[in-house]
Amino acid sequence: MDANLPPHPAASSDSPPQVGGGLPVLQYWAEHTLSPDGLKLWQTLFHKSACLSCAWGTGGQKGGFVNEAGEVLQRCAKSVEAIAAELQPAVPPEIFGQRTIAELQQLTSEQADRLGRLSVPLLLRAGHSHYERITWDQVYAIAESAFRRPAPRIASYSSGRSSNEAAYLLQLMMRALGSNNLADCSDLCHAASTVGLKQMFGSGTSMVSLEDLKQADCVVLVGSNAPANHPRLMNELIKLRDRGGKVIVVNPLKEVGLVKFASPAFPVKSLLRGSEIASLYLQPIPGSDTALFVGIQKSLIEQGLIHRDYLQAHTSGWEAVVHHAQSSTWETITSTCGLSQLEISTAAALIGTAERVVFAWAMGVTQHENGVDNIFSIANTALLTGNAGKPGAGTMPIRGHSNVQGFGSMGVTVHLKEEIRLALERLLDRPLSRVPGYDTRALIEAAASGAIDTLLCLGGNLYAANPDATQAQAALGQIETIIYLATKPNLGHFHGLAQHNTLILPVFARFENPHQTTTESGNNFVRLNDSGRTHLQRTELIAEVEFLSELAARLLGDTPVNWHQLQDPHYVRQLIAQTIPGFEQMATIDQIHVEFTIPGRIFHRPQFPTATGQAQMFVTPLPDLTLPQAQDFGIPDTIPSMVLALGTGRSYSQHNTVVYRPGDTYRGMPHRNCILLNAMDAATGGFQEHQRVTVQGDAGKLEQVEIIFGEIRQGAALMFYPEVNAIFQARIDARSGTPAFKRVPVVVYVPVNS
Ligand SMILES: Nc1nc2c(c(=O)[nH]1)N[C@H]1C(S)=C(S)[C@@H](COP(=O)(O)OP(=O)(O)OC[C@H]3O[C@@H](n4cnc5c(=O)[nH]c(N)nc54)[C@H](O)[C@@H]3O)O[C@H]1N2
Ligand SMILES: Nc1nc2c(c(=O)[nH]1)N[C@H]1C(S)=C(S)[C@@H](COP(=O)(O)OP(=O)(O)OC[C@H]3O[C@@H](n4cnc5c(=O)[nH]c(N)nc54)[C@H](O)[C@@H]3O)O[C@H]1N2
Ligand code: SF4
Ligand SMILES: [Mo]
Repeated sequence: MDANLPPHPAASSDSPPQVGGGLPVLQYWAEHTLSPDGLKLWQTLFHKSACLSCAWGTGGQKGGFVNEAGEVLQRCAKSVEAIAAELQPAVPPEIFGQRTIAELQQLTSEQADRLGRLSVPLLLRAGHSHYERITWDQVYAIAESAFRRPAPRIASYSSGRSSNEAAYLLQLMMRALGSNNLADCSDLCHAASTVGLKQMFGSGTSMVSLEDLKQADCVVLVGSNAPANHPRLMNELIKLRDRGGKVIVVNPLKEVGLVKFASPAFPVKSLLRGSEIASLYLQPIPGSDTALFVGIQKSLIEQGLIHRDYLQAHTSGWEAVVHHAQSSTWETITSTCGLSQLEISTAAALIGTAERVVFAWAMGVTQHENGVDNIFSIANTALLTGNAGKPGAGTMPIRGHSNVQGFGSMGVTVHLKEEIRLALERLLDRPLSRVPGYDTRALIEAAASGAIDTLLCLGGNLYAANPDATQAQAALGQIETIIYLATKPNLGHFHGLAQHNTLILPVFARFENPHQTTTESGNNFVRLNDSGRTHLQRTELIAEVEFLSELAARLLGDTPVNWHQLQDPHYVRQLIAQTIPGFEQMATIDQIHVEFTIPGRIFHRPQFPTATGQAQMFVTPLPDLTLPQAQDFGIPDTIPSMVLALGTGRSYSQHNTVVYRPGDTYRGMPHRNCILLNAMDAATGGFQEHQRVTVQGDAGKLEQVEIIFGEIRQGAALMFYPEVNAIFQARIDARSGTPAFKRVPVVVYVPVNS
């Protein structure tokens, strides 16, 4: 059985393992699958639907264990973790009946999730201390009047776990009501990739299929902790190394699973001793990836490894990019990224001499103030070496939520494609509003200024996913009505309260939906999810599609769109096929059961869907990475302190804002209130390992944080979200709206009186 992710033996900070994955993973599988709920878990694993967890896209019509290349035994332990959470019993009625909101606010993320599955509609009225159970009629009455507001004052936020059909209906309803306020979790995630790639290649998603990855002879993996967050990708890297290929990892932190990974998929050759992953591990200064890639470009030019014929024929703007690399001095490049010329040139030689290179990345590069430049610099490197538009090569953003890419395709975005806009206008028989919509950060700002009356959240946790939790809470508190559709309670339901009415509506998880639905993987593959049944008894779960179409029908009547008919996702798919280019096969997918790769996204020839057919290259200025001084945080220089660039992200056992288990064995972090930093920084600042310190950002501080030493670049540190979101206001990438979660200036010190 393949289960790539670790279980969580009591994490010890003293001896983090030397290998990622490994035997503990099997233990984890056994723990869950042999438990009293094991049978249900197995049934769900075999259910023909896409895995709930990440966008690697395992599962679907060929069975729950099959990947996009048709290979079996492809489920990882993260999948088990996600399913087990949805298979919990219903939240006992006394929880909401007896616990006040103040008590519920004391829960940690893990405790909130462990309450169980939401199973009845709930309402918290202003001034009341408890969530109360209400009927669906009451729900619709409140929702309907809440949405009868001026279009600019209504908004939605979504997370990428729901189906394509729900996503499509959400945006269709919002746009039919005249609003473009379709904030989405991707605004906090891969927006920089979408914006950057679209400008360069005319297409904002991966140009690489799983099959291409299998043909690559070099993978450059930038800012990704795949062993935890996309475990199945690790098997591709193991296979690539086995066939003699190279893996270049770019990450300020040495993630143990990227050095060596023991995969249960290969019991003989990998599981016991582990497989080497990185051929070259580069640890740049956080936020400096653009400088590193400009350095790689400079070295490629110096080594005579750029493909001038390709550039001339298939790109525009390349001369300026070459000139920029040539005129950036080695001194500036190396001092900005903190890597030596030798390290950079070694990477360039590996890339430049490989035949087929895939450039893959995740949050380590998108969540920066210059996120779009980071994408440009990576894609420029791909283009300079002719690695875009041929089999086995290209650019590959590694997407997050299991259907986050589908949400974008369905039009849940503030950057609606012109062709989709025109098709929707034909469908709705009216022009769409041209008022730009709020993305996630803009939505919080708008709410804070009192500009939003009504917010519908299709999944997710808007409160805890945003930086500056105090601001997020206050902003949501300005909204009159918030409607949360969710499967399980989360911190947002207890802290992200509206001014008047907060509703929590229980929905079916993907594998329980009474109708077939579809999802799209990060590799542009559309999956058909079979209908299913819930294990919950006597509950009032609703299908998201049913709720949205009923609400839309009440608000908009039944012309020109017959919303009532759209309660069956089959009819939603007809509209998708009609209005979303590339999704024509949606019309029949539920009849012929043929899943498909969206046409026009995977590029095997260097012809791109831009106006000229060429890829557009952009010059990428090197970032200025100066950090503030301790005094700028109000810490006098009489107190020992250190200012660090803090990266915030996921532990090994959480899914975004939902924590499954507290520690992170693989980084030696025994609990969540830890800061991982470099021993040299501690020595310079006069700190010791395990010392308890205060970590302060520009919006607050966390106290009693335990120092843990790790192999992280000097000057950098790591802490876990969502807890750490309490202490900083992230800077925002102006072009994509993405918060700089990966470079947060903080000061570490011990308060005088402690
Ligand atoms: N199990 C599990 N799976 C998940 C998720 C989950 O929470 N749990 N979340 C899903 C979602 S929505 C997403 S977006 C993805 C997230 O997947 P990832 O992007 O892999 O997750 P992060 O924890 O944000 O960490 C990214 C990595 O970036 C590195 N990094 C930090 N700063 C920099 C930098 O300046 N440069 C470079 N090159 N690297 C840097 C960090 O050290 C870390 O290893 O995973 C998806 N899959
Ligand atoms: N500091 C810091 N902050 C970050 C990040 C970071 O790296 N650092 N990463 C950012 C990123 S990449 C992302 S994507 C966001 C994540 O932000 P969100 O997507 O907003 O948050 P999640 O924690 O994934 O949402 C989990 C909730 O979704 C609900 N849910 C699960 N399945 C379903 C379903 O099928 N339907 C419905 N309706 N609800 C469901 C459950 O109630 C669950 O509690 O966080 C961002 N915030
Ligand atoms: S790699 Fe992602 S999609 Fe595949 S089984 Fe694991 S969590 Fe699910
Ligand atoms: Mo994400």
